[in-house]
Amino acid sequence: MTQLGIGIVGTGMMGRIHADAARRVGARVVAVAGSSRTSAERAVREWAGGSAALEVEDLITHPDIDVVHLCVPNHLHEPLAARALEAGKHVVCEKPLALDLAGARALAGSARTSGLTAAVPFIYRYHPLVAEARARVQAGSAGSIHLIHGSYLQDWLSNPEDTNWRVDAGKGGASRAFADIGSHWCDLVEWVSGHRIQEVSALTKTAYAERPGAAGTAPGAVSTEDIASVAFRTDRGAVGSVIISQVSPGRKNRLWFEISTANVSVGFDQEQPETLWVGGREGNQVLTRDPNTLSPEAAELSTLPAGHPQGYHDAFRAFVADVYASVSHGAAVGRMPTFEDGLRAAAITEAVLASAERGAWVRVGDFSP
Ligand code: SOE
Repeated sequence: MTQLGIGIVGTGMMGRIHADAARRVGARVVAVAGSSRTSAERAVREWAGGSAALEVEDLITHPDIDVVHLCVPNHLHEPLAARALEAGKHVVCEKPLALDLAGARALAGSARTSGLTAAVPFIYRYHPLVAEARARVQAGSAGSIHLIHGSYLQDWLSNPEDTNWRVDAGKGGASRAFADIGSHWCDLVEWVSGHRIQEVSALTKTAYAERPGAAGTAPGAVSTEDIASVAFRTDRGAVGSVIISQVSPGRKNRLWFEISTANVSVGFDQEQPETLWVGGREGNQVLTRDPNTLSPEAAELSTLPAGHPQGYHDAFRAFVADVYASVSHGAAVGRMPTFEDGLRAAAITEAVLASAERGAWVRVGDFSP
């Protein structure tokens, strides 16, 4: 396989994570672009050594770059992803794909007609024990799935002084907590269960009416939600609920789900990714990751032997490996989350906001392509 050339747009935490993953699977980070030349040069010095600091347009049109990774604030996703596709580049774009559903729909359409690889890093799919959970609840012996529930809780916005560009609807979009992390939860449980969330009834809450401006500017009114509480029904007859919060002191990145079928329950906590709780009438087990005893799908994602912990970086690496395999072979890899999944997340987000506003059940299909 020829070595792929990668361009990273964005110099924050996510830019660095994408660059690390790209290098771990043998690609070359050719260039980095940031909000300024200074931030791009700093990234080259600190974590993207060997690459060039470029302006975004020069990066997108660079002849040695095959894949553009967009790790920038949300309002830049749509224009930059559209530009990269137009320039014939494969794209990895952080979620949400756009500030609204119309933008996500347009982008997914462009990706479809381009025939290029266009992926969204819903990377929690790539934890080996998530694959194990999927294999167990979808096994014929499990019986029907009745219940899907859980939460995704963070605390980095729990103080009224906490702020970030995501708080500003102009940069982050009309939904914040749900679009940012609720999207991961919904993608994950749909992936694991094979069900699709069909109808939602949502409550949202903004904990603080004002927060400081992102760059030390004057405080401003906050219109985006800190919390969402969502009840749902799926297309295959299950019911469920999820709590999404970015204001839960002590919860750092606690994505947790539990799925109950007729014969088995599974529970997964992203902060303890080396274990899976498996419940049954005759007794419960806490599985630890051991490629020798897991399903083939989970064993495939186990790149280290038992007792050698894998985590977030490894899930990210496995996602990027699928993306580059798709680029190299010209075909999507089955489990790789694409712009279609990004569009799906945008439709669920839109339904959640509409339900909270109307105080009524809303069908996700009303917002689907
Ligand atoms: C911030 O909430 C954030 O970095 C999300 O944007 C990521 O998608 C999530 O994986 C971790 O938290």
